[in-house]
Amino acid sequence: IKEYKPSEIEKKWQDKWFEEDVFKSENKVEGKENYYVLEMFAYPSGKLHVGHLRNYAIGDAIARYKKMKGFNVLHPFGWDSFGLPAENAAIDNGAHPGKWTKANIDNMRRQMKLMGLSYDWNRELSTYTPEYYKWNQKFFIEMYKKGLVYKKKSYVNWCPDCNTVLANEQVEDGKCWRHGKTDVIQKELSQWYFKITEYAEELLQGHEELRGHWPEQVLTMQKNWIGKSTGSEVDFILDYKFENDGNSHLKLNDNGEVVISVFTTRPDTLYGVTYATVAPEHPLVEEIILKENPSIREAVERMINEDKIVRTAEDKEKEGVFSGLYVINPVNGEKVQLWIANYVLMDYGTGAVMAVPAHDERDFQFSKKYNLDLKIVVNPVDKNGNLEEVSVEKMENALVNSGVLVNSEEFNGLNSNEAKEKITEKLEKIGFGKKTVNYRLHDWLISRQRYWGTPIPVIYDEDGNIYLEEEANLPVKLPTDIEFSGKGNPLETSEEFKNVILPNGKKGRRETDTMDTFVDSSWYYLRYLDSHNDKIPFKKEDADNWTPVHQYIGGIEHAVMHLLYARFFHKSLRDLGYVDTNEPFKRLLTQGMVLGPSYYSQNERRYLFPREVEMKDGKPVSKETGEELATKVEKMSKSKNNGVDPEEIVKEYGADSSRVFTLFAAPPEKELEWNMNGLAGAYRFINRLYLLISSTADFADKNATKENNYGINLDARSEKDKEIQKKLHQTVKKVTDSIEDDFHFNTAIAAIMELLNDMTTYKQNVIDKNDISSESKKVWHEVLEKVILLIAPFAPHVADELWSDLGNTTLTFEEEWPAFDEKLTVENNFNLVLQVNGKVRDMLPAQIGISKDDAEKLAFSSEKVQKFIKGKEVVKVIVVPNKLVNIAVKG
Ligand code: ANZ
Ligand code: ZN
Repeated sequence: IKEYKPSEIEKKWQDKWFEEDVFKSENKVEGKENYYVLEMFAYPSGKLHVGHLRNYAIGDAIARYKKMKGFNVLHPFGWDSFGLPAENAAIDNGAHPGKWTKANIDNMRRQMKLMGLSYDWNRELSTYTPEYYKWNQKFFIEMYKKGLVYKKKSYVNWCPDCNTVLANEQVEDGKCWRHGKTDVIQKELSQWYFKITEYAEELLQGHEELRGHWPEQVLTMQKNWIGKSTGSEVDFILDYKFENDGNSHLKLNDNGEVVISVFTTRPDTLYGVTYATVAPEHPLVEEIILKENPSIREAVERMINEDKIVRTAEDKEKEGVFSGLYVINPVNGEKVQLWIANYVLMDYGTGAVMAVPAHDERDFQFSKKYNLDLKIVVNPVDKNGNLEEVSVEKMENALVNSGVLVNSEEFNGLNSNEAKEKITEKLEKIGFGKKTVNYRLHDWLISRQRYWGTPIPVIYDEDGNIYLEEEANLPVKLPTDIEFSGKGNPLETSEEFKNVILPNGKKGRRETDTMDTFVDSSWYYLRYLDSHNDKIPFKKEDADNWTPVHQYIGGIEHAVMHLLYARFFHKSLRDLGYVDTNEPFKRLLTQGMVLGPSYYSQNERRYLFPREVEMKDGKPVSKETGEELATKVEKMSKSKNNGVDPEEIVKEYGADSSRVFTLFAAPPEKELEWNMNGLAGAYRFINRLYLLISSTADFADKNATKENNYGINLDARSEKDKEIQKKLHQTVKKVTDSIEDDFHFNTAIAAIMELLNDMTTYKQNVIDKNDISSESKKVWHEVLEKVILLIAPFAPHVADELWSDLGNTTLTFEEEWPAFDEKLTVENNFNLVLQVNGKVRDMLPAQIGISKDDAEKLAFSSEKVQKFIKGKEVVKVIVVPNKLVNIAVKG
């Protein structure tokens, strides 16, 4: 008997697959529908981790299944290979980032091949190559010409550890997304932006196309990030005689007065305004306030340097300073103080707020602290519609709910919603305001002060004027004559790169900022369609045929970064004429995290590796000291020493077992708890399947084929044949349904495990007893063929091995997905209960609809029944159809 040796089997089939390039795919196959399945490409950190293994096992199961279902499947892979770690490695050990990156890619590709993944490696791409980033530059230029790229000076997020600016999306709770402990600080810099806000509304509306196909959670996160608010803009006039020198950034009206526009979602509270506030970064502060009132400069600067997120947190104490100036409320002419406050952000709305302490909680707290007035203008109503009793003295919080207007002149008595409309109408009429929509989303800051990224194709002349690089000169390549000192942008150290001659013959200076690496990942799914084309990034026809990607798979951590940027980029490319579709990814699966047990030692104050731990009385203890350890199941990470190395796992158990375990242990979208017993269980399952099939393959009638339903005469089957064939068809149905139901591979594999149990019973009762008919042999061939094809998307190596053992010369993934016959899946047997004098003596399987005579005959044929009626007189036989036979005896 053959032994199951995964290492031999897997090597044999991988060699064949990759040498014969069987996963090569075409952009068009006559008569076949396209199916694009894509796992998020990888950052080449050096080694695969278990999260990768899971992601790729899911994607590969989908790719192989869809291929068997008859689709023309596209399943490529590539490398998101620009970014900080390569550059930091260069600083640490002097190797060029390209060298580090290439070595990592080579190693990870090798590891991926060990997993037997069905990628079409002909399409492989890597974003650090000039062949790729050339197109980032071309898109940048085209977007610039279309007004979708611009440069502006403002306060930006700076990570002192990354040594570069960050986009808002890369700041989480005030910390850097890469350096979870590093506070992001604010710097005033002139930077490049992509105008994602131009698409804010479309990005929101586009969710309708995705709803039901993307996790609702991701849509919600994007919705909140885009943060649409409807409200009004109200113009307050600054009570100040302004001398315009022509260089002002302030908004002025026809009379030369300074206009301070505020954004409010509550225009119904306009009569309750008791002061106004601007952000410390508001241009008014430098241009007028600090000139008039220089003593407050220190207070202003302190606010500017505060972290933006901390500064606006709800529980953060509000702070501010009176500007010394006043503004005029347009509806009642009231003059109110103008303050500078830390809770007002420059980059939301207009950077200025009309403060209504009676109805806004932040304003309420602020007014308490600084003793500012408070005026109730919206009276809450009880459930009967009567005005509630309110008093300014007793208020402990702002009255934030809507209600009925009071103290608001002609608007008194209106409810808040009516008042919002009417007051805004009035503002429009008198020319002091309008309805507006505001988004929390900001333009995407893409400049990075780092070397390892796409050079921005821009040159400046001596006066700082902007020149786009000419398209014929693309790609603008990264220079190699640079120094990685860890201080400043390395690109600044290349004189050759920096100094250029402009077309007009004058001296120019090249932009040394590079692009955010999220630019690279915003369109890579399109580049796979033609990854080696050096004339164009991809063909429009292909893009229209292959997008939106049918199934995208990756981590949820990208919800408001990559997944939002790619949607924006796709829409921009559409508007540049590159593609007709609106969305990049039709269906999104966000796989759950992989968790593993961690062991913490109080004494040593560190996490121990699993190999340092043993179990004592069911509790984990340190092998070395015997100390009992605190254990927790949590996300695998380097810092917790609770990761497992996929390569080691694959070496020890095989790729098939590793894949089956990760797919079986949890549905793809749920967390997966890594567990060695489970992995060993997957191995034992495949081993049993392998042994059973290879030891019984000889019994299968190889001439019976699927073309004529294996030539089985259904009426000539034995009961046992019927049973196993029924189980087989039920399993095919169950596996197919589970996969079609959001890829629930766990239930699919569980069904195959059940089938294997029944196959084992069949072997013992039929094959081992040599109770084999010519029908049995045909049935068995059907069983073997179909179970091999069912397992093929999950355990492709062993499937191909067994498939060839059956005498086939094809590969399983080139075969058709097995069919089932609904008729054969239904239960047609039941257990007939046999009683003697009302006592149950036996049970026998019988066909549903069995006649009374046949049921009686079956009852009398039972040995057990015989024992109880022997030598007695049968007085009566009662048959309850499809249930029982009762024999009454006497004597
Ligand atoms: C007056 C008012 C009265 C407000 C009231 C609220 C309640 P959302 O819903 O998030 O869009 N606001 C406007 N711009 C701001 C900025 N740059 N920094 C901080 N706060 C700002 O919030 C809109 C509300 O947030 C606006 O409506 C404004 O306060 C404030 F009873 O105006 B409101
Ligand atoms: Zn950082």
